[in-house]
Amino acid sequence: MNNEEKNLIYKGIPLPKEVHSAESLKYAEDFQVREDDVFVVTYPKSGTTWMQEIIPVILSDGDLTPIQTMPNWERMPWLEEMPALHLLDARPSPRGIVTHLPYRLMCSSFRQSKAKVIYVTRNPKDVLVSSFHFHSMATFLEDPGTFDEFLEKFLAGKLLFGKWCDHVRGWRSSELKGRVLYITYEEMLEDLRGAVVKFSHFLGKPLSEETIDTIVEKGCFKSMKNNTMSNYSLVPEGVFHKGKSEFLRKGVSGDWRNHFTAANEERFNSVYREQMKDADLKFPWDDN
Ligand code: PPS
Repeated sequence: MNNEEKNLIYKGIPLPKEVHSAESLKYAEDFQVREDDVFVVTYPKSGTTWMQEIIPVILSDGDLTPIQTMPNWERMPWLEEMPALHLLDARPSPRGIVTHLPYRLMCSSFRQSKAKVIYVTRNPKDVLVSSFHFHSMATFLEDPGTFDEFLEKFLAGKLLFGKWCDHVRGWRSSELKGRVLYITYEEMLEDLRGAVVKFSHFLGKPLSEETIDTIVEKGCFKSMKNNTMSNYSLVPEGVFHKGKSEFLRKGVSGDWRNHFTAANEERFNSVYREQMKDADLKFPWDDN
């Protein structure tokens, strides 16, 4: 399959055909949200898999069975991807669901509900780097080309789920007031325990100190790399070329510095500033 054939365009955004179909996208549009559903929303490469390790254990009051027995894409499926079709309707409440969909494409039952949302944002320069490596390993994604070319595609919103800025800004809608918790990947790196405590309060799921410690231990990068249910080792080599990159690659903040030239940085900063200029948002990475 050549690059052009790998994606479909859904309401203006490119999506890989291998995991999204007309049927799965229709399912997401017609999805019936339950009031106690918990949505984790991310632009790709911002910490989705990490949240799939933490939130199911909080929702099951500390029971580790979900992360020990179910691959991450089944235990907390993507609303818009094919596996959701045969998983979500039968799943008991409270359901944990992830999505990369922009806010404007969320189904009407989501908008009408009070279902809670955790939105994870990551430094877009690190998102870009993580995505670059992912495109080189995932055979269902278009070839990344050179880093310079990939950077231009990212800034122009030609990669999966469109522009980072549109995604982040859309999910700040005032319509979500009171039902969304915003957190950054960098905050989770700095203080995972603090993040787990925030999630448990936000979701109304009190946890013992011991359970919090266990979630932090299981959710650290090293443990996840050793968890076959979360490290994507179950995915066949024909789908992920593991020699090219690993899915759980580095798990750090600031790796962009090892990839960006001075010219890349200047170009990125100028487009970023323009796209975010009237957003009234301040992130820790905005100053450097
Ligand atoms: S995807 O394809 O959108 O589902 O990818 P996503 O899971 O959102 O993002 C993958 C990046 O998240 C990193 N990751 C972690 N970092 C730190 N700690 C933990 N526990 C963790 N789990 C996943 C993963 O390594 C990818 O980032 P990079 O920079 O490529 O390492």
